[in-house]
Amino acid sequence: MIDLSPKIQEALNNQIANEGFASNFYLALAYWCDDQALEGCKKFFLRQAEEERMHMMKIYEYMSESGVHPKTSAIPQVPIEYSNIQEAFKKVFDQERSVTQSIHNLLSLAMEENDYNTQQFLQWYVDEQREEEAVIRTILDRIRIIGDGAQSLYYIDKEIEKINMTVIASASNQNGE
Ligand code: OFO
Repeated sequence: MIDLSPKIQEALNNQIANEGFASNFYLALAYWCDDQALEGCKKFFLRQAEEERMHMMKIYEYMSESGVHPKTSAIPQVPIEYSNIQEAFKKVFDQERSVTQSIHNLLSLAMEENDYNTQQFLQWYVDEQREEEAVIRTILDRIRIIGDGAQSLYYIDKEIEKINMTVIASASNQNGE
């Protein structure tokens, strides 16, 4: 059994809430896209919502394997309205940056506490955040290139659908499927 200090337990519980917030954030975005008839974007955000839930579950499992009962902390209300898809993706980038920061803070705490197991556990999240930020940066670049002409929403939606398929394919390769 692994010993998790009270500080680490509290920080992991907070991260469970952060990942839960991220999952709800993407779920709300998926249904905002549904209202806008952006089917490709909806699929992208639904997959992201599932991923974030999986990130949350991994922390539950880690705490439970360490003999600690994880808390199911309250998750604040997520935004449900956006002015346009460009603004939505900018908010997604800010959201991912804030999760990256919380993972880095957690890792710094695990280092201060000499908690080698938690440091190793968190490395997966560090890599995951780097990859997620890279995908969102690519999307923001494509949106900028497509511009805001008459057909732009159509092309943005198609582009996000393509990026979604690429993310799914690379995840299956990594899992050896
Ligand atoms: Fe949990 O991966 Fe981003 O937020």
